[in-house]
Amino acid sequence: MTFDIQTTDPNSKARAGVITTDHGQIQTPIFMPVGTAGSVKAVHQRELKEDIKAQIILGNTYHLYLRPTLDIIEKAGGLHKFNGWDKPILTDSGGYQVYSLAGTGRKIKEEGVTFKSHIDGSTHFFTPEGVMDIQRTIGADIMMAFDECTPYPCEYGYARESMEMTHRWLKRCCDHFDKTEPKYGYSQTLFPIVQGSVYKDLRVKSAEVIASFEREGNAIGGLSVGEPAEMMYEMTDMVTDILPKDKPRYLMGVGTPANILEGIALGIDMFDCVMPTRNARNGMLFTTEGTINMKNEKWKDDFSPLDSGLNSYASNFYTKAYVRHLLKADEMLGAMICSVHNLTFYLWLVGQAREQIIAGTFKTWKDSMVVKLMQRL
Ligand code: PRF
Repeated sequence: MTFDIQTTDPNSKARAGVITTDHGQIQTPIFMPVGTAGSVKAVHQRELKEDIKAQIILGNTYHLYLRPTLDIIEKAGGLHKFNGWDKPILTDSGGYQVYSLAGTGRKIKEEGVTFKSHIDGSTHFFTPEGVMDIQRTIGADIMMAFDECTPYPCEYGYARESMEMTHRWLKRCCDHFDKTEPKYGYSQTLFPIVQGSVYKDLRVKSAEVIASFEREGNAIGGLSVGEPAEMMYEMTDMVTDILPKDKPRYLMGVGTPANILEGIALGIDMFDCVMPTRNARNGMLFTTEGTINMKNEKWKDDFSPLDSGLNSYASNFYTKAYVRHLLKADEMLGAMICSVHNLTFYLWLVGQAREQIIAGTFKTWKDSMVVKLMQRL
């Protein structure tokens, strides 16, 4: 993998760059749709590519390991072959999912984490080494280190010990990654994850440790877990001052359109979040004019397109009144249209940010856009 920065914004820490993988290029800043179980929920691969213009999608170690299980993915020849997505894939390590999904019966020890499947209650054990092996088998272009994502709020002592264990786990991830080979003939890379909760000294320490591993890209975890947005920006700002400038930076699980624009201004290159797809299924649409609750009575006879500000099929072809009807009637097509629309909007937004960075107008554009996007219509 390589990363080339094309333009750096003079008025913020934003950059426009290109990541090159064996499955093609990614123009940054980028949003990565979440395909937890090997599918971006309710969206065809063809729509992802042609309408949404996704350049990289996410998969989850935790989910894919439990179902369909690794022997099926390996038999298919890796996740790209299994789901038909031939562009880059990033997999999260399970470092977040074992905490958020496998809640009860979970035990975190130095060696690894014991957890119970949210599907059938069976017991499993993840270690840093095991999680590297799993991501090798899935065949992700970008693999994530095994970490502990602390909750918010989190006591200082716990946050420090957890962060130190995440650093020790990272050493084990790197050692194991470096002595194993990709399985499917293309290269894979490993991103470490900064932790440290909302404590400045811990964030600084973690960023320094993570930078010292000199991997090809770096991630920031443990944010967007319930803390105020200002706190997330403050932590991100401190960490991006320390992480190497010439490598991609990924802010995990973020966020709203406004969060993404602020993250870009703080020097973040990659984002992922379930928000555009999860909220779509509940009828919440992100548009170029602000946020819409599509189930609201006020749209029942509004025959204007979902979002005429976007030049895309789902956003222009269907009307608000029709989509409201589909959602109210629990028609699957409603969730599908809203998912394609929201992802199209997210990819459009980061594409616009990229153009503004290159044109040197990012900061003023971002400031006005954030105000507009926080509106509820
Ligand atoms: N760690 C991992 N995945 C994540 C996070 C994290 O801290 C977050 C935090 N927002 C989202 N996804 N491994």
